[in-house]
Amino acid sequence: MTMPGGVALLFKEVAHGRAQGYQIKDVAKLKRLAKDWGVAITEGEGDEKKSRSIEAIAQEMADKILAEFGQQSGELTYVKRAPKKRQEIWRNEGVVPRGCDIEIVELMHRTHMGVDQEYHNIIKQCTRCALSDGWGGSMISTDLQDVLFGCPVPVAGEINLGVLKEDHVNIIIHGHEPLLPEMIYVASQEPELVQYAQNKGAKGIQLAGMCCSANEILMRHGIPVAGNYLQQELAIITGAVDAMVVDVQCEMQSLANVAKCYHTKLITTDNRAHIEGATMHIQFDDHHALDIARQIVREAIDNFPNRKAPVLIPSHSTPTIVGFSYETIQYLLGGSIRGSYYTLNDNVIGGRIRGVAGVVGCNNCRTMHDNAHLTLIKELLKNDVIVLTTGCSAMTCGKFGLLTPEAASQYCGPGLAEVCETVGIPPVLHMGSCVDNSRILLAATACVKAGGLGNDISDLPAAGAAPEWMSEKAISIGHYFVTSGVYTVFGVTFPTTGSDILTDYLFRGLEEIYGGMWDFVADPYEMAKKMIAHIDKKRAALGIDKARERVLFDMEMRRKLEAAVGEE
Ligand code: MSK
Repeated sequence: MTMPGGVALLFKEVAHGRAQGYQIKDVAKLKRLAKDWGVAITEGEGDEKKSRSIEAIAQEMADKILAEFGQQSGELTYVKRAPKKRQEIWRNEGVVPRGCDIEIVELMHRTHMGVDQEYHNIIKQCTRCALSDGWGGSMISTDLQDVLFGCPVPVAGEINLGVLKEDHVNIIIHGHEPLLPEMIYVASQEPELVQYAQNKGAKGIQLAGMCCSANEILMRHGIPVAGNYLQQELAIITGAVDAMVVDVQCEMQSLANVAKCYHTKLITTDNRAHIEGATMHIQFDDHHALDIARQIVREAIDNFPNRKAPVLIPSHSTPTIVGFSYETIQYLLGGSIRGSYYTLNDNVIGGRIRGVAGVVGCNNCRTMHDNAHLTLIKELLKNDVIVLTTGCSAMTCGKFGLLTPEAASQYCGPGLAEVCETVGIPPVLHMGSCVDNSRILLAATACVKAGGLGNDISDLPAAGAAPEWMSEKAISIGHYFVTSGVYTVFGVTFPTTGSDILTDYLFRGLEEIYGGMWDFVADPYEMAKKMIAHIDKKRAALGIDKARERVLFDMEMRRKLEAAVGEE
């Protein structure tokens, strides 16, 4: 599970003007969200009608959002964002989450010794819990981060250890919550701190990201990324990292020992995540976030003269284009006037694009670093399957040059290459951190609503994969995709294969209920084959499998489609 409460709490403090350095950056998105949360953006009637202040809207929204975490009955607000048919399936099954926290607490109780002893019933609660993550906590977190820090738009970046600079103070931001990193970014640009670094003999301050905090600041500011999960220790042994600042999730316990072999200060910043042997703990506090960020940057600068090992920075780094939020894809594909996923659907129906794959998730120490992501994604592109990616998988794609428009001609089948070249997008779209998988859910929903590809997410020629997963939250993410109707395949190992009965239920039984199901395949080529076979099965069911003929919609077909969407 992800931990979105921190973002919601910060949002409330910002709404009340109590959070140093933060502001609401995306007012348009705030107003769009207000509609979802039943918060009025105007007040008064007739001639007296006027806009409410941003603060008033945000304050009311913050209270409603925070209440949803503790809500004990009813339905989560964002469930209504799903296609109607999907909502019916969930209601019929009785799995619509009541609140964000209650589903986690109840699941923990049910798995206590001697409580729930019937596997269908346990999986039912797993489903409520996972849906409260994907369509609740994670989706709220992504939305509020966009409101506070800006909705991502395409931005150029650079990735791999080569982004570190020998003659600069290097600060690595590592973890998952962008709250403090946003302020460290601000502090690192302040002339006084840049001058302070120069006084210590450095040319400047180089900020670089690691893991999903990296994805967040890359997507919004183009801050370079030093690497994904399995590169965190490697960054320190370059001898060039003056401070590694960590918040929560995916921080290796070994970091403290590795840092001690060099001069690197390992700084923990979140009371939920201390590491034994870390150099220091500087607690994040959103009321003084900028001051705390300045203190951290000073700690790094003070450490610059203490480098003791020879600095060895690999020369590798690769340019990337990132920042394909749900809204950006809508704009790029449909333009500012029509603004929808019609174009994507047209190309899927016409066969230029065979289907859509979400390839996400971690690196895993048990496999060759990045290999399964890369092999799988190249196979999908070759077969005209467009790829949406997040997390460490997105960083893999960046390192190997798949996040640039030029990758289309190099790696894609002719249909997908043509579409990418026409629109000017990479064939692999970087949609953010692992919390941002909810953006993929919304993109899938938008495809359903755009028309022509069925009435539900389970009708789409689409599949999902986490070929190198390792984090337990990947299971939650996988399960909210499965129960949202997506065929989802994991690599490396699968936790239920010791039980044939349970595995059969997850791999086959769930399809009858939700239209999506789990699968496990270790070999990435085989994984690609199974995902493409599933996509083709869905194309056949939709009647668009006829040799993937290129059918272009004429005006009459378009009118029918739009009429159907209007009814929806
Ligand atoms: S950082 S959860 S290894 S994606 Fe999000 Fe990467 Fe997995 Fe951590």
